[in-house]
Amino acid sequence: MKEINVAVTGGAGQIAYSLLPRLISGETFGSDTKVNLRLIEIPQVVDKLQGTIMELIDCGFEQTGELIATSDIKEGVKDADWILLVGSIPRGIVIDGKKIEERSDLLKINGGIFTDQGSAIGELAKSDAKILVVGNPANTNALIGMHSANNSSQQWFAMTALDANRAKAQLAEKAAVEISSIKNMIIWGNHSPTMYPDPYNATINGVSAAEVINDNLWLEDSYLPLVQQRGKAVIDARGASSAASAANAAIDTVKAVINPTKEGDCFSAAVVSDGSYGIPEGLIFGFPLRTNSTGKIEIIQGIELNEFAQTKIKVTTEELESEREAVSDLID
Ligand code: NAX
Repeated sequence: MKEINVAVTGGAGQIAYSLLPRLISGETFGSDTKVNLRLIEIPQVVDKLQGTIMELIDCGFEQTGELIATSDIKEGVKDADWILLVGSIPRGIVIDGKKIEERSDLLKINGGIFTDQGSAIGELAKSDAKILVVGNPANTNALIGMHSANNSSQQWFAMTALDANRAKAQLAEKAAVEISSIKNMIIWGNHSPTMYPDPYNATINGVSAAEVINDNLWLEDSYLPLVQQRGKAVIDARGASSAASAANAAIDTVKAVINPTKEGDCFSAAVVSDGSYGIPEGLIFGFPLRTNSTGKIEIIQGIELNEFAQTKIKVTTEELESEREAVSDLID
C-alpha cells in the first residue's frame, strides 16, 4: 500500500467527527493508500482525542495507518501531504471577558493562530503539501497561513465546496432534476454571505441553469440569499453549525484536487488570485477550478460574466480586500 500523512486541526470538533472516518476509509485517498492521521487540538482539549482515536480504530478500516493526537502543530504537520485546517475560534466566544462578535476581532484572533500554523507548514510539511482551510473566516485565514508558510511549492485552498453543494441542491430542487445533471457550479469570492453562486454558468444537462429555470427574479432575489444564508438556516434549525455537510464538502474538495476534472465541469474552491477575471492578485478568491491530467490545478479561463455577476463579484471582492486590510500587519 502507498502511504500518506494527513494532519487535521480541530480534531475534536464537530466537523472532524464526521470527517475523520472518511479520511481513513479508503474513500478519499483510494483503497490502495494507507492514511497516517495526525489530529491536532488545543492543549485543553487534546486528551479527548484519545476517545476519537479509539473510535477510529474500532471502525476497522484496512487503510488506517498511524493515529496520533497532539497539541504541537509542528509535530502534527511534519512531512504532511495534506493538512486540513478545520479548527478555529468561533464567533461569540468570550476571551478575556470580551465576547468576540465583530468580524474584525475574529479575523485578528484567528489570524494569530494561522500565522503559527502557516509557518510550521511552510517549514515542515512536504514541499508539495496541499492545505485546505475550513475554519472561518476561511479565505482570510488561508491568506494569512499562506503568507506565513512562505513556501510557493505548497498549495493553499479555502473551502467553498459546501456552498457549491448547497447551490447545486437548490437548483436541482427548483428545476426538479437529478443533482447529477448539474455541472459547472462556481462559487465566486468569499466563503461568506457575499459569495456569488453563479446560476448563469452552472448547467443542467448541458444547458445554462438560468435558461432552464427561466425565472430571473427567483434566481436573483430568492436563490442567491437561500444559498448565501444556508449556513445560518442550518444553525437556526439544528442549534449547531453544519458539520456532516461541511465534512462532506472537505472530502469532495480533496477528491477534486487529486483527481482530474471531467470535461465540461469544474470544482469550486478559493485559491490565490493570479489576476484572473480582474480579481486583485494575492487575494484568496473562489474561482472555477480544474485539475488537469498532470495533476496541476488551473483557474478555468474565459467564463462569461454578465452585468449581474460583475456587480456581485465586485461586492465579494471588496469584502475580501477589506478583510486583507484588517490583517495587513499579519501578512507583511
Ligand atoms: P467546533 O467548535 O465543533 O470545533 C472546532 C475545534 O477546533 C474545537 O475542538 C477547538 O478546540 C479546535 N481548535 C481551536 N483552535 C485550534 C487550534 N489553534 N489548533 C487546533 N485546534 C483548534 O467547530 P466545527 O463545527 O467543527 O467548525 C470548525 C470551523 O469550520 C469553524 O470555524 C466553522 O465556522 C467553520 N466552517 C466552515 C465552513 C466552510 O464551508 N468553509 C462550513 C462549516 C463551518 O461553519
